[in-house]
Amino acid sequence: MSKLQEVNAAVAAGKTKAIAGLVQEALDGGHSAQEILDTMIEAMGVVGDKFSSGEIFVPEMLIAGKAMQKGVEVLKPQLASESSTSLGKCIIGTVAGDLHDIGKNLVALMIESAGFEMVDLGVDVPKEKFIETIKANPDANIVALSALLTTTMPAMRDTVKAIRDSGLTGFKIIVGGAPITQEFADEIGADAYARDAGGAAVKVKELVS
Ligand code: B1M
Repeated sequence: MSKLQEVNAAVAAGKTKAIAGLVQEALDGGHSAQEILDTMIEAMGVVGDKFSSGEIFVPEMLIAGKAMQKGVEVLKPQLASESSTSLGKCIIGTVAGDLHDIGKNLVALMIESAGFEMVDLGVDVPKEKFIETIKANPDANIVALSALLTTTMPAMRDTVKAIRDSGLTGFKIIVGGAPITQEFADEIGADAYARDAGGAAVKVKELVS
């Protein structure tokens, strides 16, 4: 089994103790951080499929998520290159009712390394909290919303609407997450959509340029 396959298998099996060492060994063996991240994301896809087919349950999904988070910790220095320029401030959070944060954390990391100061509100963030935080951070020029569940897409829509209705201006809204599409982003009035963390960093730079 190659080192990448070992990392993949360790995430899928939720090996939270072994994963950091395996990721480090993969890096030392010459694999890029992106390659290692890609195989971990692929493993999470398999975990999701197994959950859908009833082969595994929430605890197994949770432990795989924990393993992935520990693996990402090792990759952080490689993924996040220090940016010397300041492009502004980004408020990020996973919308109300949604507890998924692995993707959101990757997006935050990439946006931060693109040169933004981050205000991370975490998961299950009510629309009121986004508005309160925008008011408290008048220098914020990006608001980033993540959703991983089809059932929380309406919360994303409500959040964008509430932010627009608040009359607050001076920032752009970017949305993303597995069930989100460009079409949905357009429909709910977001300024931008990105499919993945790297794409989000590119988009926010475009939005403020
Ligand atoms: Co959940 N879960 N989960 N889960 N979970 C999914 C999302 C699911 C697809 C699994 C499946 O059934 N195949 C499914 C959703 C189905 C649907 O809505 N269509 C699902 C379900 C059903 C649920 C529960 C309802 C299960 C239950 O309780 N019965 C429950 C809901 C809880 C809640 O949120 N209220 C639940 C719970 C959980 C755990 C807590 C156990 C755990 C989350 C742990 C955590 O996040 N700390 C978990 C996990 C781990 C998953 C899977 C397996 C993996 C998610 C992940 O981290 N992927 C997931 C299946 C899957 O994704 N294939 C699944 C890796 C991550 C890097 O990718 O998050 O997609 P992702 O982020 C990407 C892009 O989406 C994008 O960039 C990221 C990096 O490239 N992106 C953005 C994300 N946000 C962005 C924002 C942007 C731009 C891009 O701009 C702002």
